[in-house]
Amino acid sequence: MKKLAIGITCYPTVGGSGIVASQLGSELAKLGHRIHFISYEPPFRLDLGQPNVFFHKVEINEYQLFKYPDYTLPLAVKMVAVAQKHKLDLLHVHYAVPHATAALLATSILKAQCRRAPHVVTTLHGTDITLLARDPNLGPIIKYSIESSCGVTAVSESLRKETIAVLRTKKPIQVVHNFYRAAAPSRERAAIRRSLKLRDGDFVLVHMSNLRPVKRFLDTLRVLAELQDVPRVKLLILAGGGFEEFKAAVKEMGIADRLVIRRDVVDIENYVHAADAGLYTSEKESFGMGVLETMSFGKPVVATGVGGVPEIVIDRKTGFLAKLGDVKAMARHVRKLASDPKLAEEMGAAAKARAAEEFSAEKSVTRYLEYYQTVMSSCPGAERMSAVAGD
Ligand code: GMT
Repeated sequence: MKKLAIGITCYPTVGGSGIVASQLGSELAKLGHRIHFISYEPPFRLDLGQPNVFFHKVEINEYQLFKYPDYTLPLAVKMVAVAQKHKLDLLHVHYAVPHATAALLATSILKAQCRRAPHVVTTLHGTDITLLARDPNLGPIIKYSIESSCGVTAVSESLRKETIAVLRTKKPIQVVHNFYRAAAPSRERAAIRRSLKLRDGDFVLVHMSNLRPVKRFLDTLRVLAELQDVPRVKLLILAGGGFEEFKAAVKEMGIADRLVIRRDVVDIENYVHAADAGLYTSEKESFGMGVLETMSFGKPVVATGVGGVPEIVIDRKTGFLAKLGDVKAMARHVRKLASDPKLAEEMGAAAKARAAEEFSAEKSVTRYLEYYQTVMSSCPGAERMSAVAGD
């Protein structure tokens, strides 16, 4: 296959979509493709020191004339410049708004200049559809941006179906599940546990998220509170957001001494490795990167069976699924795992095997590359203009 020049735009802050975009870029770069990240700052977990990976910063000036600074227009202008200079074959954008909208604007500008325009592939990660598409001020532009992209992917079958239902669109949407390549921990499990002040007999639950309301993090705390009679069950929180708002609830539940909190952790392998299981209580989750990451380290996961989560966790095999808000059931599942080390180990091994077989970098990257090929050979919107000048 020809080596491609690909522009990637994502939200660079802590969050699954940025992690997926960064991982995908790194894997493609390893295969010899040239990857140009275009955003207002480098993505959170992206290693910019690796070969074939470049970063192009979108500068935003604030003018008094505008009450709200705009990002979409400077992003589109930067996409035009990068596409032209680096002869991009594709712009793979994560999230329809504003990224696909900016990419479509960029391709229109290039075509108007009779220049080669990259094919636009948009990956849907969730919030676009589950929240923003229902807003009448955004819904139409999201629908337009999706339908005008050369190709559209969704990170789960659940999100694909929801997109079709919410937008009433006939646009074909390809499911490419997220993937995770677990890095090897650089420290021994016992050493990590000691540094986190965890004891040998503790049963440690890990929860990784940005603690947004959609994560229903209070439910996670409530599960711990339900297990007051098993004080050795601890909760390790790798937070991508502030913890302040939960402090009062923690005090009221009397669980403060059972929590270990770390913020904005990059080397998650050095923490998840020290846990015994995962706990995720989200009300919406188009995929659930935290769930997959936890399973990749051989830990069973107790989670609400919402959105794409049942596509990852096999109930009673790689963990336990519960109904949204059923804190008592989740506490029962944790109690079972904590009291039966053999079961926890078997489920953890099954979780790791499933993560490696179904959600590997190799599998997902191959699917993306095949999809790029399909899009590039079938999408008429971006063929080289006949009067191309100077590219
Ligand atoms: O869940 C978040 O708060 C972050 C959000 C994001 O934009 O990164 O995550 C979404 O994309 C992830 C990667 O595809 C998925 O694993 C998450 O399930 C999805 N979040 C929601 O659907 C709420």
